[in-house]
Amino acid sequence: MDAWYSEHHQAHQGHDELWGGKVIPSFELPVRAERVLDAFLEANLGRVHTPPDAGLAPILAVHDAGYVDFLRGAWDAWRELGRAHPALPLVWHAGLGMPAHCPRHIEGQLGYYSMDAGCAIVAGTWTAAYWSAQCAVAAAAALVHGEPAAFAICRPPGHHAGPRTMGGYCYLNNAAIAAQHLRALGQPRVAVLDVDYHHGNGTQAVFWQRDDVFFTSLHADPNDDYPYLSGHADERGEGAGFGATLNLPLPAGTAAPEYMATLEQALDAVGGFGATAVVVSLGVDTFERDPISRFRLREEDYVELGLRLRRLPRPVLFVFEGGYATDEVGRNVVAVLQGFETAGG
Ligand code: OKP
Ligand code: ZN
Repeated sequence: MDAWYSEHHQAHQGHDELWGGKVIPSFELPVRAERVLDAFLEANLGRVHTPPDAGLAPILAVHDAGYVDFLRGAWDAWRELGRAHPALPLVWHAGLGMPAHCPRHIEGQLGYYSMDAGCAIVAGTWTAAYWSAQCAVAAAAALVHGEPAAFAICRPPGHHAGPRTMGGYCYLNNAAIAAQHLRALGQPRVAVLDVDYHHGNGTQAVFWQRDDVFFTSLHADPNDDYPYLSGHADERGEGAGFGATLNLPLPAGTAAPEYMATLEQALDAVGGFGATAVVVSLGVDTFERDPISRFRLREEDYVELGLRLRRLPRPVLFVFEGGYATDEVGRNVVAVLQGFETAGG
């Protein structure tokens, strides 16, 4: 399979995050995508393309225009206050019980459009997020042109970003944008399978009320881990979308046997839905030595994961999400792709 990668992601760096009550440099580093690119090339899995510019339309099919305008202008507005350090929100509309107005002040806007303090904005954030989404859009288009599989090396990641919220290192929801783009290009039923360690709350929100895009996710039990406020098994969608969301939370310490058994449930559900195309939110922060997570998958388990994903209806688009063990992230991602590309079975 071919991959799509844009070096614009490098402009998004030097950002901080709120961690255990302290502001620290983010775990979400440029080297992550570089390691994935290196491993993909080294494994000789396919060619790497720079995405063409498909413009804002595929992004605006998922995200509110006001939110997109905010992201584009946030750094300049922050700089106008004389601030040279990364922008972070100060307020959140956390169940105030009333609708909120979008404020004029950039500090207020950062809160209005955030779910947490995981999304600092620096000079290159918009450019990086825009081209990350373009990687997903271009890879989705390749599927429609007949490729059985494709890989979008997205950075920053996307699955925590909702229609009008950033959070958890995510600004634009690359997987949701790709799934929606597949719909726009004529795929009638699209499934998103999210295997990142964290619940893909943003993707869930985008498709919450829809029956044409199925969302299923394996992730850490939100009682015990980020994003805490979503990902329970009783969240199943709403209205027409009821039943088109399937959450499979797992306890801290989960290792391959329980993980693979649960994956089979997700695969059954995607098959039962009758998906004509699948987007895999591919995070490898389920790794035993991931610095921010608590599952116990090993490198050989990622090959097994890829082998099992061959049961998915094709075409399949892999979208890079999390994975913070920078020495192993490339190998682990590529192990999934290699398992998936193994002939036979
Ligand atoms: C983004 B993705 C947990 C802190 C979590 C934010 C994690 C964002 C993960 N102790 N901080 O899903 O990989
Ligand atoms: Zn994650």
